[in-house]
Amino acid sequence: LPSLLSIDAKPYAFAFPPQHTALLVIDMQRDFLLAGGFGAIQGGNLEAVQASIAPTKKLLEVCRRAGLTVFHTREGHKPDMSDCPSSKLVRQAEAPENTQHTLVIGDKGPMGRLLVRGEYGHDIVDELAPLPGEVVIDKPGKGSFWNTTILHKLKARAITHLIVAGVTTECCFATTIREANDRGFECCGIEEATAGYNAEFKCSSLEMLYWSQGLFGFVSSLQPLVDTLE
Ligand code: TIU
Repeated sequence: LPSLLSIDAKPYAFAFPPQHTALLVIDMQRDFLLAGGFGAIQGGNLEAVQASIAPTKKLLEVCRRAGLTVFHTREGHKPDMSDCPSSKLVRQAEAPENTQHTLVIGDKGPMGRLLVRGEYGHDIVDELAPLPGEVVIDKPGKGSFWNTTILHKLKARAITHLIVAGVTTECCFATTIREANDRGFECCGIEEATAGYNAEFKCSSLEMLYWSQGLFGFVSSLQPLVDTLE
């Protein structure tokens, strides 16, 4: 590959050095994507998020073939919940008026304890399973940089640019791009490879990322990237 590539993006072309670019796939876990998981219990639209699985698979395949560094994240907690921010637990538990919240983080659902490491529901869906050598970051927050080793692991691999996919657009995807932007990484989200729990959230979240000449970064469609890397 050439030392610098460029793809059509909003608000303008995204230029990236493939040797220093990682694909970062956020939280494509059963708990956020499948029936009976944490997302469904929150009231999320599963059809919307499931639509991001196939494009993310394509994106992974293309990036792997091109030799890009691949990172995955998983949101979740230690079985004793000692790493769960108190706000996250309290807010869930104290929402009696919201009847959707019948279960909270750490409770036992059909795929195991919700968002707890080691449980079936916490892991990444089969279609997008990490390969040996790919980095998996377990994170207790929405953003991928808080209380994780991701910054060190990206720097150790001389990564400066991130191509970002995953769920949900409004939550962990956007929070991670905002965190990465503050740390100097140039980020480009891939529109088809992210999804939110409702269409308006996805749309506004993406618009906010690239508003004002790239406030937090870039957004591109999948095809220009596929064309460039293949
Ligand atoms: N609630 C919600 O939309 N998402 C999360 O809690 N986590 C992620 O976005 N991964």
